[in-house]
Amino acid sequence: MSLTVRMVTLPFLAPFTTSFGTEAKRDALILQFDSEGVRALAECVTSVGPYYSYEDNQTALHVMRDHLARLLKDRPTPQEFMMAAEHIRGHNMAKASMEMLLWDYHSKTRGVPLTRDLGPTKGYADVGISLGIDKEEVTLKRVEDAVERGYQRVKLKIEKGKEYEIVNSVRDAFPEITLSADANSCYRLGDAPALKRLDRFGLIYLEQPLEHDDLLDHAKLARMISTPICLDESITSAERARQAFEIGAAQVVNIKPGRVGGLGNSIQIAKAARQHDGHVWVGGMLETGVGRSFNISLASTRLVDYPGDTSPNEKYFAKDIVKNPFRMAGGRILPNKAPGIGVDLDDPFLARVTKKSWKLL
Ligand code: OSB
Ligand code: MG
Repeated sequence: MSLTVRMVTLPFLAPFTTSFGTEAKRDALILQFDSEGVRALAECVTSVGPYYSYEDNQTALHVMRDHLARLLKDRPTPQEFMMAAEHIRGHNMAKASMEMLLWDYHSKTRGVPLTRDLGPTKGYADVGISLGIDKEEVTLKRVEDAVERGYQRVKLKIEKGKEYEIVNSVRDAFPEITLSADANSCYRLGDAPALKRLDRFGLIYLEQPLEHDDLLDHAKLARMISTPICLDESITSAERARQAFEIGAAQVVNIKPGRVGGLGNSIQIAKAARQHDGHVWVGGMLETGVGRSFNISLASTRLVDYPGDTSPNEKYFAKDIVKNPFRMAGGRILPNKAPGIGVDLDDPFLARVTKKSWKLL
C-alpha cells in the first residue's frame, strides 16, 4: 500500500482573474493511492495562497501528512473516512481530496464507474463556462466564442465598482444567453444599491456577493434585489446549506466537492437544496483532468439541475495530465465509463510537470 502526493505545475493558456487575484498557472496536488493492484487518484483543489478560502497547498499538505494519511491504512469507505476525520476541524479541501481518493478506489475495486456509485444519473453533465475578469473587448470575444462552442451558461467574474459596465455590455451584445455573475465575496451589504442595478440584466443568479462565511447579510440582500442569490464560499456543509435555504440567504447553490469535504457532503447539500426548492450546480477550481472527472460525475447526477463550471480541459490547459480529456458536444459532457473516475494518466508528461513529491504512506 502506498500514498503519494505530487505537486504538479501546469501553465494556464491565459491568466485567470477574479476579485481576489490573478492566477497564471495551476499548482495542483495530485494524490495517488496504490493498494492490491488498484491505483486510485484524486486532486486537492487548494492553490498557492489562502485567497478563495483559508486553505492552501501548504496547509493541505500538512493536514494530509500529519493527520489524515494514517486514516487510509484500513482502506475505509469514504463515509468511514469522514467519520474518522470528524475530530479535525475544517480543512475541507484536504479531507475532500482523500475522501474522493477513496470513492475512486472503491469504485475501481468493484469495477464500477464512479458516476454509477453516486446515485441516479442523467448520463451527462450540462456545461457552462466561467470567464475571468478582463478588458471589455476580450470578454466580449470570449463570450462569443463560448456561445459558438455551445456552452449553456456564461458566468462573468465581476469586481466592485466595475460590475455594471461589464454585465451591461455583455447583455447588450447577447440579449438571450443564460448569464450569471460571480463576485467572490467582494461586496458588503452597504453595496446593495449597486447590486440592485444588476437586476435589469435578468441574470440567472448572482454568485457569492458578500463575505465568504456570511449567511445573514445574504438573506437581507436577497430581500432587496430580485436577482436570485447563489452561494459558493459560504456553503461548507449540509448544515450550512440547510440554514442558508431556511433563512432565504440563497436560492441556488454552487457545489464544489473540494470546498465541502467531498462527494458525500456534496450529495447531502444537493438534497438539502432540492428539499427547499433550490437549484444546484457543480462548480470548479481550475482543476486538471483528475479533479475535473469527479466534478463531471457529480454534475451528471439527477440532483444537479443547472449547468456547472465544468468546461472541458482544453479551456485551461494546452496539455493536461490525462490522456483522455473530456469533450463537450451540444453543451454536454459525458462522464467516463471506465471504472472509478476513468481517467488515463499520461505518466511521462506527469513526471515532467511534477515539481516535488511526498510519500505519505
Ligand atoms: O468562485 O467559482 C469560483 C476558480 C477558482 C476559484 C473560485 C472560482 C473559480 C471559478 C472557475 O469560477 C471555474 C472552473 O473551474 O472552471
Ligand atoms: Mg464562485
